[in-house]
Amino acid sequence: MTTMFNKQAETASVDELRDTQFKRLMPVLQQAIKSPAYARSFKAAGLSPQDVRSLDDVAKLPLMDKEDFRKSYPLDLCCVDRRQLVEMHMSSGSTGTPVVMPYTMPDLQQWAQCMARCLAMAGALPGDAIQITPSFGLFNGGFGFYHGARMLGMFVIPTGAGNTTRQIRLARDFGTRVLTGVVSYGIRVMEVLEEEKAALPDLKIGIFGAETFSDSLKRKFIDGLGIEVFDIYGMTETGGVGTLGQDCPAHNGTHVWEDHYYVELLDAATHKPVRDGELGELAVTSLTREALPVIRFRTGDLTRIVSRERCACGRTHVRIAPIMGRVDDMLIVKGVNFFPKQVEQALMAIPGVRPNYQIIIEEVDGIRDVRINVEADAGVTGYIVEKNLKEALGFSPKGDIFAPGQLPRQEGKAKRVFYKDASGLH
Ligand code: DLL
Repeated sequence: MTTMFNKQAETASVDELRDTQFKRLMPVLQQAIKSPAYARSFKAAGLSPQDVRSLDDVAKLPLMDKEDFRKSYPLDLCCVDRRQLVEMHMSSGSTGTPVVMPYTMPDLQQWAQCMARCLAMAGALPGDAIQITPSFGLFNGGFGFYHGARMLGMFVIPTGAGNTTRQIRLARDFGTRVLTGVVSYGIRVMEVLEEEKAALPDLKIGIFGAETFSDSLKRKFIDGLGIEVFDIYGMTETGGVGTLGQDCPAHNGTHVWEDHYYVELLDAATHKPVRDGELGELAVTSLTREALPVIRFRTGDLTRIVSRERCACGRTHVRIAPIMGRVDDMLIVKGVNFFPKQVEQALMAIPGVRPNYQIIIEEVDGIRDVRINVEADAGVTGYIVEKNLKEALGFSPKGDIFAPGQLPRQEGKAKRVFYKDASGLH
């Protein structure tokens, strides 16, 4: 069993958690309306913080989304004086308009606290070497792991992204026990280890996130690297990687740090609450952030509640399922709705199939079709790939099998879905 970084907070009873959430809610709403953008949105809704008298009243508050961040670039949503800021991160997403998250010193401590809990939950110990492969820069990944590892007292190897051969050398020379990264970079490390016939005997724990992560891909990591693998969740708008939590050694859902975040699951179209167990869009209210707390932020991520009961690990914080995909990731082909993750799950369950694939949507004579290309070892037949995809999707997509290393790779988060037209792939 792993240790807990903050046992009191992580095992608080559900009543205590609700109490903490409610106590933290009013100050955060009062903090929010110090920003011009929040003040406007509360006014437009005819609401003031005093109208929120219970946690259920959160549902009365206006929802916000990425667009609200974009409209308020650079700091219109910021609730503190610019001179109190000590760091910022930014994501640009697919449209290129930036989403900015500013931090005060207490915000950095809050982030580090959430991250240190995640690291300890994965079994990381003070003094362990942690290799941080997400990039250090505007992307929150590198710095987030850094702040948390410092708080836990780990030995940080801040490699950032790229140069996988050097990453492997450093991991071997400095005895990396905990490897962290975006999911597709974990895949890259696994590939290069295999190409170089190298092994990392000290490596025990992999913490990956930032992209959807099917169970069958997780299995490939576990078998390929011989390590325990954890799925870490967070985003720029909530304060970065790890703020929303991670799975524990019971691997039965992501514990959301409920003393820091109040979460709701909403129907993506009507924005009404869905029942526990049903798929919905996660909306987040941050309870302890100062520079830019989010209030009912529609994350765009689809998940469901796995359990509100105390977990086998002793933690009481609600568990959500691994993210299914983003609301706008859903593909519709031949009348069938599916998520890229379902394709990944079907492909990666086939022995010999490699974790690199492309989903290409093409329109031929006005009819939408899909082609699924995947890398695989010699011996994997088109028949078995097609059979698995048909079972998962209900129809047989076209596609080809490529030798390992033949499909293009991207730095950072992988692009899996492409649209094909006369001018090529986009
Ligand atoms: O991707 C934070 C992060 C960095 C998480 C490193 C884990 C590891 P953003 O660039 O703002 O932040 O992207 C956030 O990525 O809304 C999800 O759609 C997706 N995402 C993040 N973690 C996971 C995960 C970072 N564990 C967006 N599973 C989120 C699936 C994830 N999707």
